[in-house]
Amino acid sequence: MSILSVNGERLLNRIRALGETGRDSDGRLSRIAASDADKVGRDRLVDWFRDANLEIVVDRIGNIFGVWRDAGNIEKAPVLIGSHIDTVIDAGIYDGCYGVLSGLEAIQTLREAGITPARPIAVAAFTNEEGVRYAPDMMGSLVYAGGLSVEQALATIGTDGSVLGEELHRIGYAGTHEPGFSRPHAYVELHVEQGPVLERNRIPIGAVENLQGISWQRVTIDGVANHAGTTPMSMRHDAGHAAARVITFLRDRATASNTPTVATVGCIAFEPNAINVIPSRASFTVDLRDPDAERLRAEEAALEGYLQDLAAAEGVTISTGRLARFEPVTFDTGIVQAIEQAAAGRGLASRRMTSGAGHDAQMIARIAPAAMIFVPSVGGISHNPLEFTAGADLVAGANVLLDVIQALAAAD
Ligand code: HGY
Ligand code: MN
Ligand code: MN
Repeated sequence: MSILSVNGERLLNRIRALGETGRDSDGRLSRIAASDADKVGRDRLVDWFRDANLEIVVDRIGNIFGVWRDAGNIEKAPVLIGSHIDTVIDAGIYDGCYGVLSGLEAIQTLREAGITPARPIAVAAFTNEEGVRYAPDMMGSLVYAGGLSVEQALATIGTDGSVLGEELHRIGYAGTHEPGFSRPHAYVELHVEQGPVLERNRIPIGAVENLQGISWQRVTIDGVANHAGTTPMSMRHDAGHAAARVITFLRDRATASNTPTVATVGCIAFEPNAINVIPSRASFTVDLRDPDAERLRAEEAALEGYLQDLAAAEGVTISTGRLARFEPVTFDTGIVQAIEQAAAGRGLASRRMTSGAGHDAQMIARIAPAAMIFVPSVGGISHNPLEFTAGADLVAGANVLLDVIQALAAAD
């Protein structure tokens, strides 16, 4: 098989152009799912899919597909390349977008080389991978894989009180195809690592063999509002202080564990949120992750026990609500090996890895053999405008994707 190479300049230009799309008035990249900014990014992507003469399909949860198929292979299950183009708040330009645009680039490169694959090849941009506005994250791919009903997903209420289905309709991406309309032959996702491992070890390619479990919940602590000046410390039922104890408990426990367990409190709000009022309520999110299913369950149980003791000690009431819960996922060994072979075929070192971040691949792995390719993140930084991957690494990753896709699309 000839060693083709992607058009690196076209790929890097599109990554930069999409990275400029949908920025807010402060210049921050916040293409939050189903927002006006998301629409601007989606429209840009669909224009590129159209320029590449792909068949464009949008399903009911707003997943966008660019499909390359012809009379000779239309009956076969497609090889699917995917990721997402929605972002977190004040994001970098590579998370998700790199994988979708590399999928488009791989298809265009194969087409321009006159290759007619034995199978259709499609590229997907899944809705609401980040889960910042609507929980859970990886929602579009979860629905596509049958893990959440499309009706339930469309009825999801956002952190801003909006309804996902209404927002998708408003931005013109409430598609008609049933999610899961086409079961992929295989799925590959190319993504920046978003961690320090590849850069630290000077390795350009990660062959991702598994992905850690994710537990998201919202904790609400109800205490008693009182005067900040007149209330003795012994008489307080301070929801804010109780929340601070939970945050410290989570961090100390994860840090002391000497395991890969990670714990994050990313959102917090006090009521009535006034400088001279002891908070009556604290509401915050807890993100727990661990590659080991048993350890993740143990962390959830430890938090539950701590909350019970804390409620008694502080004279507050504490309730929790589940936002997302995904078991660890192991990817397809055959595709992981194909990634290693493709890297070696290009003289690129690779190493097996676990993904710390959630990805659409973990959902599509429920319905098809799936795996991921990582490229280095400078400083291991992501979910931050300083997120950066060198152009040469981005192109190398896209070429490995191209080789893997070509092999999968040729396979019977
Ligand atoms: O939360 C995650 O790991 C992903 O960025 N949605
Ligand atoms: Mn991502
Ligand atoms: Mn992300």
